[in-house]
Amino acid sequence: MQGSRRRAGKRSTPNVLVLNGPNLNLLGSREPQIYGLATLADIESACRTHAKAIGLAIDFRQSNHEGELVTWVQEARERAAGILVNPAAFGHTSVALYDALVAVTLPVVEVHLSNIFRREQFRHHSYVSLIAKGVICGFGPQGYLLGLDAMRRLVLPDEDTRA
Ligand code: CA2
Repeated sequence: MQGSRRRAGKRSTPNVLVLNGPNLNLLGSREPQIYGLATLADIESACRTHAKAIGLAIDFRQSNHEGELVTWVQEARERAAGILVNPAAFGHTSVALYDALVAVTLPVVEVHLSNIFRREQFRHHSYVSLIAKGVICGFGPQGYLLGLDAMRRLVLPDEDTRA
């Protein structure tokens, strides 16, 4: 009885690092025709609400500095069960971010607000996509919520996913 209760006992809530790259702090203020009107604070709030509803906790961060993003990825090994990342322009350029994501050996889901394949050629390649379990692009802020749903299946594969 005691053993079976322990086996069926509540698991701790997995923490997901939600990482945002350069210039995403400008969302909502410029280029609304590409990125929409939502601010990064709006996206964080929507992520928090959705994550809680599906049984995840999030650590939501943004940096304009490649090295800071690399450090946060390295630290995620101790703190997170997975990484949801909008690498922004660093997705197209950063071998350092790619190397950090390879080294951390956590599931990675990549998200972009815009459909990068309908844009300039230089946006069609992402180093992060080489390591990501999957990529979501073109759905605006909803992409982050879809990414959290995907991450839930990756970090809680045995759970009922109807939530
Ligand atoms: O579509 C995305 O989410 C991107 O990751 C956004 C990046 C861009 O470099 C990627 O190719 C696709 C840009 C970040 C946001 O940049 C802004 C610039 C001015 C005003 C608002 C946002």
